[in-house]
Parts: sequence; structure tokens; C-alpha cells
Amino acid sequence: MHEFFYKYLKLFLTIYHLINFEPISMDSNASLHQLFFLEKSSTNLIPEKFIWPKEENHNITSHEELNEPIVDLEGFFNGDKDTTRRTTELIRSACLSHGLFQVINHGVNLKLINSVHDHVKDFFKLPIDEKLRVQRVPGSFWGYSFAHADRFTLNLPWKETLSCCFHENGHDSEAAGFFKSAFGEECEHTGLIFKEYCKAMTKLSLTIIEILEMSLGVDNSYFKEIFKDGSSIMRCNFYPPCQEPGLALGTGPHCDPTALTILHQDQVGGLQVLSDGKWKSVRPRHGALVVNLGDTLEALSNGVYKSCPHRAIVNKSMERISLVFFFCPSEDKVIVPPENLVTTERPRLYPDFKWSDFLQFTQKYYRVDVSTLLNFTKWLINHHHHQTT
Ligand SMILES: O=C(O)CCC(=O)C(=O)O
Repeated sequence: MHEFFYKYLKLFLTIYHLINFEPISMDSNASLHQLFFLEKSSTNLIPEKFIWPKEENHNITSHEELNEPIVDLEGFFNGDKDTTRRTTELIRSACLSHGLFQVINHGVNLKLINSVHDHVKDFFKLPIDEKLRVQRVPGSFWGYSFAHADRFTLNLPWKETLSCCFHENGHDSEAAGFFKSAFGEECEHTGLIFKEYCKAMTKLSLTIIEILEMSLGVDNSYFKEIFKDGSSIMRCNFYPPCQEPGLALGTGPHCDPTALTILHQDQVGGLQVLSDGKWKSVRPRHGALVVNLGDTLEALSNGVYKSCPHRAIVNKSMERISLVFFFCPSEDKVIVPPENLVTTERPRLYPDFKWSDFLQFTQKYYRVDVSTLLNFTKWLINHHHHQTT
């Protein structure tokens, strides 16, 4: 089916280039985004569906940097009380304002991180028909997607993604089998590396959850319990260069619905955070991992901590890769804040919900943006109202 589609696009491209007297540089290695150039809008160099409304992509050239804390986890790992207290305070201040910080000495092997980057780069360089062999189908969290074009038609993100899931007790055969079945025996190894990376990310996420508990004065393990036995999601983003970086966005403005996100970006830069009404860049730092809070953690903290509004911009000449690990609660645990965070001055901000319902909401009914949690809350209340009347 895809081969058929691709063949005709190729033919169309050849004719298009002949009519426009442009050199043809289309082979089976051309990536999908090149095909999309066929649909240039009348005034711009990129197709209309990649052009974001002005209010979403304004201030794209701003060079203001976010002043997020760079948190050294070494003292915490060594059990040093003073350093741990300072670490906790630093993280608390970031979570009270915009919900993002970076960690260094985080215990994740840099060779492992680099190896995942290399594998991801190799994957995105594959011919399109090979990538489409693992195309993500609606409802699944596994596979390749181009610009989320299978789900949306407007404001498409200028990127390709490769996603997979991770469950602590999941079988090795899961990730390894995914690559092996699509690309053959020699790619089983790629799956195992992904799995090892997700394992390391889960361990680090649990460490950060523990620090968050301390910083909120929450009973040890209240949050941790909620994540026991959860399935997390890993998404690798590949942002090709874009002729119109001022009109497109690599990832649109949104807050992550999940609890905690750990991101590794290469040195190109592009991640931005909305802070004090302005988009500010998160500078890439060698060896550091970016941590941001998501909506579920905002709900768990009864709104004390903030889910981080962020986006990724694109670059005219350079491609960029980011590895994003979304740490998710167990599907049917109820998200309810601990008692010490609910007071008469701070009543409950969000109703009880299960992560599985929130996830479904974002898959079936709502395109994730900066107001997902608010709209999910409204939807839940309405839904409940309809069920009881
Ligand atoms: O690539 C980035 O820096 C941000 C990616 C992101 O926010 C996402 O994939 O949800």
C-alpha cells in the first residue's frame, strides 16, 4: 500500500520538477518532509499545514534564556544531608515557578545516551519506505510517525518521531522484537539499547519523585506508589532543517499530560519554556538531562507545582534530535493529592482521575496543548454529570 502511494508521489514529484525546471534530487532516501514540499503554499516555502498561527509562534527569534537551576545529584546519591537540602530547595523553587530544571551527575551512563542518539539518527536516515514499515497506527504507542499527519491536518509539527513503550517487568522481546520484526535480526540490538535507556530513565525518575516528595513534605512513597507497575513512553524526535523556521514549529506549545519528563537534547537547541509570559530557550548542556513536570504531577500536588508549558522551534540549517522519556503512573491508580497539600486555603483544584482516562482523553478527544488539564477537568465533570442524570 505504502509502496504504491510512494511510487505515485515520486512520479508526481518528477513531473513537478520538470515543469518548474528544478533539479530532481529524489531517491528512495528522500525523507517524507521533502515530499511535503510539493505542497508549497502560494507565498511561503513550506506547505500551509505546517504554518502555525501568529499567536502560537510569535517571538521565535527571542534569544532570552531560561534561568533554570542546574541540579547536581551527586550529593543526594551520596546521602549528604546539607547538599540534599539544597538540592531539594533548588528543585522546589523551579517547580513553584515554571516546572523545569536540569540535572547533572544523574547516574545515567553518557555512553548509553550517545548510543541511543546514534541509533535514532541512523533510524531517521533510513529510506522512507523502511521507516514506514514501523508506522505507528492509531491507538498504539509504538512506531514511526511523520508530523503526526495521521492524526491531524492543521498546525502540523515539523518533525518525525519514533516512539516505544516501557514497562519495568516487560519482556526483553518487546522492544527487541519490534525492531527485529521490522528490520531483521541485526536490529534486535537497537531494541535492547532502547530498553536499557528506558530502564535507566525509570530509575532516575523514581529518584526525582523521591526528591519531589521531600520538597513537598509528602510522606515518603505516597507518590512512588502511584507509579508502581506503570508503563512509560519514550519518544525520539527528529527535526529536519526548515526553510521557514519563523512560520513552523517543531513541537507546538503544550504541557505534558504525564507526570514527569526527562529529555536529552543534542547541542543544536530549540526547546523553549513559557515563563513570565515569554518564550525562553533552554540551553543545551553537555551531559545534562532536562526534567520537566507534567499535568499529572500538577494534579498530584494540588496545583502547588506547575506543569511546564514548552515547545520546540526549528532551525534553518541544522537538524536536531531530542530523546523524551515520559514517566507515567500506573494505569488505574487514582490521582489524588496527599492530605497535607489540601487545606481550607488551598481546596482541591482537580477532581480524582485515573491516568488511563487522562491518556484516553488525549488520544481520542483532545489535541494536547497548554490547557489540557483544565479541559480534561471540565470534560470529567461533564461526563460525570451526564452519567448521574
Ligand atoms: O524536542 C524538544 O525539545 C521538546 C519535545 C517535546 O516537548 C515533546 O516531544 O513532547
